[in-house]
Order: sequence, then C-alpha cells, then structure tokens
Amino acid sequence: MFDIQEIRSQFSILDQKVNGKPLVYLDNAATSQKPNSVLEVWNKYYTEINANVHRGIHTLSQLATEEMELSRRKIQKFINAKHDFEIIFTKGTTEGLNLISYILTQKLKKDDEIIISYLEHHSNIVPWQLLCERTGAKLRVIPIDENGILQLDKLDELLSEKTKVVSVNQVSNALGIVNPIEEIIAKTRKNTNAYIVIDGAQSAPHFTIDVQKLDCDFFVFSGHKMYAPMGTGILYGKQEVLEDLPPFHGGGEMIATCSFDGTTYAGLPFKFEAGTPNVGGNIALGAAVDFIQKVGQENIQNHENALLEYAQRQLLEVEGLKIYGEKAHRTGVVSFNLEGVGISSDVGMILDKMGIAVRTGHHCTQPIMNFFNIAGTVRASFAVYNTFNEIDSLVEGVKKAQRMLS
Ligand code: C6P
Repeated sequence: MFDIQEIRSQFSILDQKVNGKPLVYLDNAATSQKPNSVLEVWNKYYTEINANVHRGIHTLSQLATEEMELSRRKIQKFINAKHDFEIIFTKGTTEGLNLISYILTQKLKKDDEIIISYLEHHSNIVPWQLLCERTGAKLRVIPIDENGILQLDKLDELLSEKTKVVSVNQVSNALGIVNPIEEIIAKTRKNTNAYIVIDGAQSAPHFTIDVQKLDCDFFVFSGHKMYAPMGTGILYGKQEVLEDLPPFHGGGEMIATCSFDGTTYAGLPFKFEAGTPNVGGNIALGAAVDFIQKVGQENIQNHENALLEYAQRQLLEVEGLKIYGEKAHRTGVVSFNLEGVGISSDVGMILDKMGIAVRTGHHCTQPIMNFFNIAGTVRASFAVYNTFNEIDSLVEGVKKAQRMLS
C-alpha cells in the first residue's frame, strides 16, 4: 500500500521549518531529497568501510569493491542493461554527455550532422557544440510547436546519411514534457547509422527504464535527482559501442598495461572509469535504487501524475497564470508565469518566505525561454514524498505573490 506519511517519515530533512513555515520542497528536478536509508548506507561506508576499490587485497578494500560492484548490478537491473560492465559510474548527466561527445570525436568529420532537440538542457547542447568545433560537424535542432511539443515530421527532414549522432532528453527539465523517444529512436535507426544518446536526467527518477527495449546506444542520468547523493551518475553504453570507442580520461584503473612506450586499456567498465571513483556515493546510489523499488515504480508514477494533474488544475484557476507546455504529455513538472509579473524570481522569493522551495529562471534551457520570449519561469517539480496539501500551499503562495507584485 502507498502510505505517503510513511514515505515522508523516511526523509528527515522534510520535517523542518524554513523561514518559520513548514518546508514545502518542490525543487525536485534540481535535486531530490535523500531518504534515511540512503544516508545510512553512505554513512556506513565512511564509518565502517572507507577504502579504495579494485586496488587492495586488504579486507576493507575488498568489501568496498564488493559493495560498489553490487550497486553496479542493481543499476544494471534498474535500467535492464544486458551486462553490468555496460554501467559506467560518472558524477552526473553533465559528465556523461561530455564523455560521450568527447569519445565520438574520431567518428565525426566536417559537415557530418548532430541532431538534438529544442527542449534540451544546456548539458545536451554545449558538449555537441564543442564536438562541432573540434570536427567541423554541424548541429541540427528538432523544432517545437507552440505547445512545446517536438515536431517529429521535421525530424524526418533532418535525418540523412550525414546524421552521425541523435541526442535527446526523455523528459524536459524546464517544462516536464515527455518526449516520444521510442519514435525518435525508431526513425533514427531506420534512416541512419547514427549513435543514439538519451538524456534520462529527468526520466530515471520517474519512469521504468529499459535500455534494451529502447535500443539506444547511450543512456545517461544523475543519481542526485533520484534520491542518491550528489556527485553520482550513470552512463549506460551498449557493449559493442563502448568497446569500439577510445577512453575519455587517462589515469589509474583504466589501463591493462602502461609503459613509456605506450599503454593498453582495461576492459569495460574500467576503461571509462579512470581515477578513484565516488565509492560511497556509488554504493548509496544502489541504496537509492532499493528505495525506489521498495516504494514501487508504478506507485511513484501514479502518485506524481496525480500531483501534477491536481497542481495544474488548481494553478489554472489563478487568473492570468500561464503554464508552458500545458497541452503536452508531461511528468513531474509544472512551469508557469503570472501575467503582469515581470520576473519569475520575485515570485520565487515570496514563495521562499512561505517555506516553499521552487526554481525560477531559465532552468539551463535558454533556447526554450527564447522560444516563448520569456526570461524564465517559476517551476514546481515533484517527487514521491510531495502531498496534495503542499500543492494547496503552492497555489496559496502564488496567489499571494500575485497580490503583492501586481
Ligand atoms: N537539471 C534542473 O534544475 P547534472 O547537473 O549533471 O546532474 O544534470 C544536468 C542535466 C542534464 N539534463 C537534464 C534534462 C537536466 O535536467 C539536468 C539538470 C537541473 O533542471 C539542474 S540545472
């Protein structure tokens, strides 16, 4: 049974006042809070195990290695990867996308094309621009319509033998729009040999992911948005794709042999994991997967969808409030502005005084803001522990902000 109070009791941080008011945390797309079970695993690592991995024959090192490799297998199952060595630990989505774009450098040449969408986070734009600078390739963008929905017929026109990479997010962080990645992948596979990269930063916390069914080459996400500590993330890559590509960072862990005459590389996943990893964080990411599975992915999705629907209905009753992407299929996020209130951060500051945490501004998606001709939005984003009462508080806060600012 889904018991929201029981779930909330697992997040000690929620039980506090901010600015004299009970905390209403609605900035989950930026980072989620962490359940006590994850913090306990993280704390246990540092108080009882702390040792480097894959290096020592001593007991603590072996224990740390076992725990981290167990976590890798949990994540393998979580996204249904075929092999555990297809799971690369990173420090987040940004690092994953930079890694991929860097190791693809030798595969692209002048006038090749990289397709992204209008709905991307800067992390899925800038690394590709850098790759274009290195290779002379060109960036192409799937446009959106006035509802923020990707115009997939335009993708048909963009795909060609020049297309070498298609990289899109599954869920937009700024608007919460769920993109039809299955269709994008099918079209890309049918018409090209391009590498397919999925930014799952905003989908992994909310959806069941099956990378084999999706048939993408890469899938990246951040641990800290799905109840794990900051500085954790995952890059999934298909075995044959990863084996064919060069390493990103050079250093310890990633070599098979090293001499002044040259180096041979370790097998997967270590080829892409140079240096000491975030062992405690990576182990705690496995605990976050345990937490999600214990609550149940379907329960999480149902609850968050109900919150979104309720929030949208209540907010739309506020006169002059516009929701961006209102008509699109969305999850976990409602992004809006108040007519006659110029700056979203003013609304955010008033909400903060009421203990309500939302994000304001461009959300690292300036092209979307430019498209709608706005500087930013107020964004409320949900997690499994949010309640309908908290949405009521948000709506009250927004009404108060409107009265104060207009
Ligand atoms: N979006 C937000 O408030 P990192 O920072 O590496 O964990 O994730 C980057 C990133 C990439 N893609 C998408 C779709 C994202 O949402 C994010 C992070 C946060 O929306 C911080 S800007």
